[in-house]
Amino acid sequence: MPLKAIRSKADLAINGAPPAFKVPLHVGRPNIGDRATFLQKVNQILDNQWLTNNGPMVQEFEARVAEHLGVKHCVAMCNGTIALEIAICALGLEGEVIVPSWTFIATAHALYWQGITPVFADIDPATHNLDPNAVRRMITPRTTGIIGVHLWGRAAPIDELQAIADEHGLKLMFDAAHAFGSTYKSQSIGRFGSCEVLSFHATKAFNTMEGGAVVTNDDESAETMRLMRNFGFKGYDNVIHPGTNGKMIEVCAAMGLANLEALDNVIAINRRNHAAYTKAFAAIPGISVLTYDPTERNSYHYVVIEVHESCKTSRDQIVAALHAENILVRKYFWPGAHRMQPYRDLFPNAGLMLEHSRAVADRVVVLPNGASLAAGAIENIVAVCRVLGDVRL
Ligand code: T4K
Repeated sequence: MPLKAIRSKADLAINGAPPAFKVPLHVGRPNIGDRATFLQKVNQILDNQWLTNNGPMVQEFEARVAEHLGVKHCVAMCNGTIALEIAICALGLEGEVIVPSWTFIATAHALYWQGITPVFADIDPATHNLDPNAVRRMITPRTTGIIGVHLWGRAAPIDELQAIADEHGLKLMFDAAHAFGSTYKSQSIGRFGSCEVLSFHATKAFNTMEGGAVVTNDDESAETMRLMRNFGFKGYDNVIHPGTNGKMIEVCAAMGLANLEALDNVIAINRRNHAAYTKAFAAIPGISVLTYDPTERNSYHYVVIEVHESCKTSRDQIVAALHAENILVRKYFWPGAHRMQPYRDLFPNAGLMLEHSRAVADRVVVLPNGASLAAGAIENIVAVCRVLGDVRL
């Protein structure tokens, strides 16, 4: 519960008042399902004495995820970044691959780590997803693929990107780290492009502590990725493919199985919070909440506000004021991958083609959400923005 009400600027911690919360409120607090279910599974793992290497819990997890998404194969991995790298390798991407700059840095790093040049294309400022026209502009003779990102759980423009890929003979895959359970034209994310990559990191709507997966309907690439995540082993003493160690461990799969049961409840809470934020911010000029298409499924995990130039206070002042209240909002994914290393030095002029990515990066704030969101958090966050924006009630 907050320790105070915020009615005027004098009530703000940046002006010397005590903070609203004693304990910091985080963006990305894990959603933890039923503890007893999880612990019972952990005991089962210990009894089995099978801790990793494609154990029964991972196999069950893969089957449940594949069923949940209506996709043929789920290849579980130790995290989303390794899953991206393995998918990139399995698809044979090389040279240049087009990605948004407006994403978590892992999307670009996964390519760079494989010796591939990430080429940043601009986004549609209304959706924060890749703009197909911008993608077209970045294609060169070295381009071999496109990685679309379903940012904030909203599907990228899949049909348009697929048409570009088909036209230019490019591979298309998706970074679906934010999009577990989301839909595109009412179909579950997971079946689009050559494959899609999920993250089950602790901070995601659905988590396995650490974890990720590649999901695909393609039998051959699924088989290759299964080999690649386990050093290329096919049976004992028989390595038939280059590989790495990308395996998910049994305890993570147990967490996933327990959390899958709780997911509907988490999404319902997220959706309610998102609606409450949207309603409250509607009364504050210059700040808007990014909304999601109500006809599509989304976990509503990310509550993204945009502080426009018309707002009486700046984005950074809002962030500083909320941090002073112990509400640790984030500027995800400021300043954009192209302004992070090594890309900033490698492509110092990349920003010239990224007008919307730069503008969005300068106005976004991601707010806390999730099953453990503290009571009074939404009211306090909105109150801070209201008094900073000089809004009279
Ligand atoms: N592609 C995209 C589009 C992604 O967003 C991500 C990951 C990936 C690929 C790669 O997937 P993974 O390899 O991660 O599976 C976090 C997460 O580490 C990262 O998974 C996520 N995206 C990204 C959006 O957010 P940071 O640097 O913000 O993490 P950190 O440590 O600051 O944690 C965020 C907040 O969450 C903290 O303030 C505290 C809270 N927290 C965190 C953890 C780990 C907890 O309360 N409990 C916890 O256990 O990157």
